[in-house]
Amino acid sequence: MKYTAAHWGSYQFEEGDAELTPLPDDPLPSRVGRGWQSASLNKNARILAPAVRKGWLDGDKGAARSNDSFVEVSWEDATLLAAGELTRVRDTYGSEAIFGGSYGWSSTGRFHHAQSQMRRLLALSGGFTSSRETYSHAAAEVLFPYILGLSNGAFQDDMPAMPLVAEHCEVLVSFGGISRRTAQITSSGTSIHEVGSWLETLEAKGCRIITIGPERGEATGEWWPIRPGTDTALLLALVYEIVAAGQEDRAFLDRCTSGWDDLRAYVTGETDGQPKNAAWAAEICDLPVDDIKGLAAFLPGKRSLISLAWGLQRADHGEQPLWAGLALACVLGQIGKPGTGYAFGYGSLTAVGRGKRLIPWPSLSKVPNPVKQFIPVARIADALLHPGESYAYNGQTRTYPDLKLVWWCGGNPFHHHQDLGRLEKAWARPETVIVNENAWTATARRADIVLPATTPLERDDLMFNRRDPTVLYMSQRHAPLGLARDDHAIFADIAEHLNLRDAFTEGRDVNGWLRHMWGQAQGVAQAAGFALPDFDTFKAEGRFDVPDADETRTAFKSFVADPKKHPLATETGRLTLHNATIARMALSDCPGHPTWLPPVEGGALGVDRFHLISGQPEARLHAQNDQGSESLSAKVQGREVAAFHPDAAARLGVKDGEVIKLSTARGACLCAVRLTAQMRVDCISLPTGAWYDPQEVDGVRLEVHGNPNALTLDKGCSALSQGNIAHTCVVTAEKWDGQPPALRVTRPPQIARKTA
Ligand SMILES: Nc1nc2c(c(=O)[nH]1)N[C@H]1C(S)=C(S)[C@@H](COP(=O)(O)OP(=O)(O)OC[C@H]3O[C@@H](n4cnc5c(=O)[nH]c(N)nc54)[C@H](O)[C@@H]3O)O[C@H]1N2
Ligand SMILES: Nc1nc2c(c(=O)[nH]1)N[C@H]1C(S)=C(S)[C@@H](COP(=O)(O)OP(=O)(O)OC[C@H]3O[C@@H](n4cnc5c(=O)[nH]c(N)nc54)[C@H](O)[C@@H]3O)O[C@H]1N2
Ligand SMILES: [Mo]
Repeated sequence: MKYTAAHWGSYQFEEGDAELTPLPDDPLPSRVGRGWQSASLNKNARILAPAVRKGWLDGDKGAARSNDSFVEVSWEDATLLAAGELTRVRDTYGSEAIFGGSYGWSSTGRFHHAQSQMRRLLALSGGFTSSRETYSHAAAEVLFPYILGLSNGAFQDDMPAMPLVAEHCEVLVSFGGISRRTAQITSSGTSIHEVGSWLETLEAKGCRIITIGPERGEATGEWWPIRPGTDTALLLALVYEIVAAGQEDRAFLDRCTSGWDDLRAYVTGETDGQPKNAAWAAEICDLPVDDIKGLAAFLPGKRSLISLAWGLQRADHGEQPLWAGLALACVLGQIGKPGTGYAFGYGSLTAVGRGKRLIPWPSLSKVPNPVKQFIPVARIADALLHPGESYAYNGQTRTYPDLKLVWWCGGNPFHHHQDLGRLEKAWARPETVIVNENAWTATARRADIVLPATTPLERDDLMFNRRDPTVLYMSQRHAPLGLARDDHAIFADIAEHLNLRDAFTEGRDVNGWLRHMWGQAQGVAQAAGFALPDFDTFKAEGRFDVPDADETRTAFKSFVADPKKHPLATETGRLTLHNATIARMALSDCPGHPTWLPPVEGGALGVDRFHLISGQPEARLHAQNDQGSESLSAKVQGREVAAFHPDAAARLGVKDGEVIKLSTARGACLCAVRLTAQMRVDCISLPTGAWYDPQEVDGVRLEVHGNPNALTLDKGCSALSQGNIAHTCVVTAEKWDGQPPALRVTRPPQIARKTA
């Protein structure tokens, strides 16, 4: 038996099998996996040979970058050009001019981790400007250290374990829902998918589950269809009503929090004259006032868990629902007890809250980056458009670097960034863009030098995930398509041109690296009290399961037991409900305690205006596998499908399966609609990841495939985190009459073949 793995699950196969088979012990294999192999084998989607942009060869510095053709070149020429550009830009402008942020999920497998391979070379050759945080949860990454005294990663590791929640929790208040859709995925791979069965257990045990969000999703219990972007108001109102009834857990607030008096004065209206009561929130959130009062009366004294999906903070003022959620959990006093309290991200990935041991498996060894310059990850377009200008971030005033060379390896900014029309303008600024990719993504189509990489199905690797007790030897499934090569091999050749090959490879080939990393893993295992087989045995067997892997954790257990003895790493040693450090930053968009701040777009809308929710797609990972069978089969008229309320559709005269046009001041796109009453009538939910396909239609630029980032706003959550606000967006919708324009992204760009 051979194995392979992806962010959406793990698979086994024998020579000659037509399909990959999910591991037999996975209770809920992912739908995304069904489209993997066909995407990897899709010759219209894959990059088959190194290519250079025609205009760039002719001296265009970037103006034509978003709409150009290519010329095929040899690997020797491609790697020489890439090495030459790296040297030229470094010598001319210095290392800060090289952008190696390269955000993206690439693929699982610890050795062929695309970004790590690239950063090794960029660091060895003099360094690069990097990026901080993620598109997933930047607001939490910046805020949590202040209020929890923990990094977001450490909190995720410690999150109330799902088995304990199932055992102890009586009421789960779930903001944004807990979804099997997103729980298909875990970064760096997963052997099993357990969120579905955990939810079933919770339901069977009679836990009261309240799902709060503009879409019901798959939630079966109570559903509160809140107006998008208003959760903070609801959370504050629950705090208000509990305090007004004298039901707050005073002892917990006194022992375990600081700043409660400031927050209470705001909530009651002492400081601003506005009590944040149920009636106030009902108006903002568009929810019945009695439901809010009822929940506030129900929660105190119950074993409750306040849970927030990651998506809540990919929004304007995304810090606030996180902080207000913590405040409610503190008022209820259930933090530090098994399976209750406060949580962030159940179901956003399958492994969050997993009741298994954490094992610090090795990853590819890093080379220190001599350059200290960075940008917050979602400020890429700002950086390219405004070099030398200052901006605020996490209490600092920083200056954008002047980026001349952009190198992306394992990510797709023309998927992940907001307001892609603006990114196209910014993308014309650098002198050179180099992209390693396996597919003709929108980003690869907008590069000057395109280096075709293998997919994980084309190489051997190791699947290690610190939250997963199974490790796999990933075996090659099919030969590389065309001239595709592993990123490691590509960078090793570029290193050769820079006289850095030995430093880059450390004298190892792929098998040597896998053996080396396995040796490191053996050390990790020994320290953790178990033994791994030798490399050759593991390679032959393909799978190893860590013994006695069950382990459940309770966040803040020792702190709550004795806050003096186990203080948190916050400014006061306690959970901060008012934070003096943040208050001193004097940020109008992130004050010193949880605060209701209306989003830049939102509120009550007119009849043809809708809140756009652009969450994760059911049938693929982001834009990966969009040209695989599963994602293609989910499209209607070749378009991405948006969920839309039947009453809204009737107003626009649109039927199920028809095409609509969505517009904002930023841009417009087409998509098909699927009608469902399981969402608010003033919302439209268009998943991310349809390959970006802007075209000139009747003289106007129109994205024709259904990519929501043609519409979204490129703005930070606040001057604190500068995270993206993908979920804050209001669009105008209208019926699209006639035949929608043919897609271009289903075919490769125009490429002049090399004549031998
Ligand atoms: N509107 C809106 N936008 C969003 C979001 C949202 O909710 N709404 N969510 C955001 C979030 S949370 C995220 S994480 C981002 C995700 O954004 P990305 O992580 O950039 O999206 P992916 O499509 O996963 O891009 C990874 C790319 O790596 C390539 N790749 C895979 N393996 C390899 C390899 O071995 N080598 C090389 N060189 N390349 C490889 C894949 O082909 C793919 O194109 O999107 C963000 N964008
Ligand atoms: N199938 C699949 N799964 C994935 C991914 C994928 O691409 N495909 N990507 C993975 C990645 S990188 C990440 S970061 C995670 C993200 O995981 P999440 O952030 O949890 O996922 P989202 O789909 O963005 O949104 C979660 C929910 O928030 C709701 N929501 C939106 N706005 C609001 C609001 O204002 N208030 C409330 N209460 N709810 C709101 C949406 O309706 C949706 O149900 O998913 C991971 N899982
Ligand atoms: Mo993400």
